[in-house]
Amino acid sequence: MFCFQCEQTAGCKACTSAGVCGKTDNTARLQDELTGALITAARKGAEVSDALLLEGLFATLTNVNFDDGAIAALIKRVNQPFYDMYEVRDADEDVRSLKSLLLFGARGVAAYAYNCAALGYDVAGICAYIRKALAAVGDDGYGMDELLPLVMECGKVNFEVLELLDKANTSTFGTPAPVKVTQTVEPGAFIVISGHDLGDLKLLLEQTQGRGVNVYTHGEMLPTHAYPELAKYPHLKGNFGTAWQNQQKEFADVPAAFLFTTNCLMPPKESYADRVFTTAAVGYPGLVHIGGDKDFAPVIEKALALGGYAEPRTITGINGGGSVTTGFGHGAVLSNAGTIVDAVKSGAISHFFLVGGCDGARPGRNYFTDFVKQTPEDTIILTLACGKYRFNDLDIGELGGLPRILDMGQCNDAYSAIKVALALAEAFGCGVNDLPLTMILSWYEQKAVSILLTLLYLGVKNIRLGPTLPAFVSPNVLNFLVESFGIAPTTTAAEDIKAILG
Ligand code: FSO
Ligand code: SF4
Repeated sequence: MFCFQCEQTAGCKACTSAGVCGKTDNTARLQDELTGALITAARKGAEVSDALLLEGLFATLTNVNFDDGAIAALIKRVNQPFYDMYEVRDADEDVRSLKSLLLFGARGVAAYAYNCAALGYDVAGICAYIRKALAAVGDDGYGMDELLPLVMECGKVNFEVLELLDKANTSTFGTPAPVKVTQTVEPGAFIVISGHDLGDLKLLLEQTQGRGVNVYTHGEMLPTHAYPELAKYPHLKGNFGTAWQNQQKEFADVPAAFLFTTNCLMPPKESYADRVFTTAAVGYPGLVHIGGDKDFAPVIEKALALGGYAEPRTITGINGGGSVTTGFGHGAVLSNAGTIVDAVKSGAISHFFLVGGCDGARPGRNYFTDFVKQTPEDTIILTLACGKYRFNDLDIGELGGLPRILDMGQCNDAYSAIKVALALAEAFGCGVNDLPLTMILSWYEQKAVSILLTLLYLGVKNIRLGPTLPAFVSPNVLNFLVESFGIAPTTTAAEDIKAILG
């Protein structure tokens, strides 16, 4: 196998015998065949529905689908000869680098489009771009000159899909409002729901109503507490645990059912594997998969059989906090725009940091906790995605009537951060790069790649990226990113803060 699509890739180079994520050699081969079949279909213009295209790509993202049977079934449905993915891997290193950026970015776009389509939104235009990108990945005649514009276009299309997803989520579930969420689990049966799919959470809340089963969010589901149409269910009680990479520890022996709607699923340990369920593009051999009918009865029955805790139990954040605050999407932040602009003008707020992105297992990710802890008291931290669990239970005080840490939502809500940045730039009559705003991004998987491409498409400069740089970025492509956009790797929190504010 050869896979280097995520941040935890073996030796910062590539997983070649088994995935650090737990993906087997055979699963990797099948995922390549699925990608290769979708590439052939895109090149030939063969009939593959938008739904199948998106599900097929989503299934190849990191920590989504480990189930060989499910991947083989997708290959059968695509029903095309495989383009050989080793053609990409064996290409000139810059071509390999740009084709990988394009493919991984397209996978991220596909994941977001999948969530839009699930709420009934039209993604035909997005899918047309994805087909174009896949066809380019499979075109051996493409070089740097042809690939670079397509990579930038990926950022543009991802911006469009994030905007559409914001519309889909807020039109369906209301505008998020700030809320403090407990990390304490009440006695009694409960289900923990993980992933990014708000529609699945809504269905689960409906199906558990009056059943004596409480629902807790996990990981990227935390921001759902802020949506009026989800928060209105009294049995949506709180949040369980921290970010995805801690699940094997946090789920061990817990008397509850777990439902994964999207990434990030880790191979379940024996002590809780009998109570993990998957749905949509997620899969793992031996786990019960809830199909398109979204009948969560097996999940509910499992939760009732396990019965939950007898006493309240708090699973604290990584800094020991017992609650977390979320719901500062663009709606909530921009309703305070006047106060924020005045605070910047008066000097009460000196700088904004967007410390966002994915969490992961690498020890170097302490950087993000250290960074937030060391920021001066007159600065605001905007955050989103699962990387926030490194610091979202910290109490670092308030500024101008707002908490200093503002959780804008999931990685799926990156549009909120962009919208706030653009609104601030307009209020100050300057460009985004002239604002007292610096982006400190943590990346892990392919959705983060597509978000990074969006920021580059918007011309955002001087992003700091960590904890390591992507293995698929060649020295020449890195040079291009450094020279054109000033991207820099993270160093230490103290040095970076000094350099930014100095
Ligand atoms: Fe995290 Fe996983 Fe949201 Fe990612 S849960 S790492 S970028 O899949 O999707 O932030
Ligand atoms: Fe390795 Fe990441 Fe690929 Fe898994 S997804 S095989 S950890 S590079």
